[in-house]
Amino acid sequence: MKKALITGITGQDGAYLAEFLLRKGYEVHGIKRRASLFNTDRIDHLYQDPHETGRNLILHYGDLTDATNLIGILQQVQPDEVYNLAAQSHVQVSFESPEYTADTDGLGTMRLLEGIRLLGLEKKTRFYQASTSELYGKVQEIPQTEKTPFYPRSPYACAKLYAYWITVNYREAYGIYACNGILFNHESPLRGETFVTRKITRALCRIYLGMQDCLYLGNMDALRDWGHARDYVEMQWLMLQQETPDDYVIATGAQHSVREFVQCAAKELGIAIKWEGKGVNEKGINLANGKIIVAVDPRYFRPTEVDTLLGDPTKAKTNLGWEPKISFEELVSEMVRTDLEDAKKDELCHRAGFQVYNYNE
Ligand code: NDP
Ligand code: GDR
Repeated sequence: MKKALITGITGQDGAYLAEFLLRKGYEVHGIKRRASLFNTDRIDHLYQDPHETGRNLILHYGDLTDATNLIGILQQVQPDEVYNLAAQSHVQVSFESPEYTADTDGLGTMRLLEGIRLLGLEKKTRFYQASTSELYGKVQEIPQTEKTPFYPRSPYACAKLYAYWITVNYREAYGIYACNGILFNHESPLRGETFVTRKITRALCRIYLGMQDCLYLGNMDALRDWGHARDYVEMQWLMLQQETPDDYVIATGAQHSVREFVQCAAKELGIAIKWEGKGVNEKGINLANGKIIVAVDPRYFRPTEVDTLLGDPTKAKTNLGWEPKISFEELVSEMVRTDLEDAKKDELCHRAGFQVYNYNE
């Protein structure tokens, strides 16, 4: 039985990947952070009682900023594959916490690779690094391929740039089977609530049910190549199953604006929106009742923005036989349907007097 170690197992991708690897028959180990509340919502359906024998999902407390802890876990698990998904992954937050972001996303990657080396696991352990389309930042070429030069535009992207190159360096210096997946934005019903797609689907469902008045957004002209996380974790695994390690762009090859995402989600709910004004004065008006349901709040603007991202996944398609299966419309539809169910439950609890609405983000 192969053993995989997933950092960031409590995150969006970690949850999908853990499920995928368990289905493939792996023994899956995950690193979760100690928090004052339970933080395993996304993987609770996979939970196995530690008192039972024969478990194949085992969680360890740990943190990418703590090298001794990481080395201890690597030594105990002796993994065949490490998927480094843990990160402070929010671009806007990285402007507020640049040092923590660099420590976790940049140095954290080095700590894991150095752990593999120090423990003599170079020939046994394969390593996947969650690299990102944010590396392209101020894009030098459209669409972006594995050869497009990087131009990071945030502390997050700068930290991930270090992680990208340290992964390449440990591959070349020590012969570790290490790969970068340069993944473009991927979303799902498990997406964190502060990323724009989930913020939109969650808010529009609450507006639809009369639980919220308005959705406030930043730059609605930003263009992204949005795929589904379930499709993309398969790719993370495929990259570690090849004869030789390499780096791959994972994307759909199609692009939409934030405004188009809003439009598509609203359509799923049967809400028709009329757009008025420009820039910070732009408003989305609900045609059915004339209310402003989308408005711009400049506090969501970033000090430096990534205006446009569009990936070219030809190498992954050719070498790995990979194709994304879930379309943009299907992605938006699934997110809306799931958030609508959640909002209905909240609305029922509120009506029955069990809870007050929480509009935060
Ligand atoms: P999430 O933000 O959903 O998950 C991040 C995970 O990292 C969580 O489990 C989080 O724990 C954990 N984590 C954060 N800081 C630390 C730390 N210091 N030590 C240990 N664990 C930590 O991200 P996604 O699942 O969306 O993304 C997975 C990876 O892929 C990230 O590295 C991200 O940067 C990268 N990526 C994501 C893309 C996307 O579109 N989703 C695109 C390209 C790259 P907790 O649950 O406790 O917060
Ligand atoms: P991104 O994702 O920065 O691309 O990083 P996010 O969803 O945060 O932003 C996408 C675009 O939408 C614009 N935007 C807003 N963003 C947020 N979060 N909130 C808003 O209110 C809002 N209004 C407009 C942003 O300015 C941006 O242009 C994600 C993360 O998952 C990274 O970890 C990953 O590396 C990249 O995708 C690829």
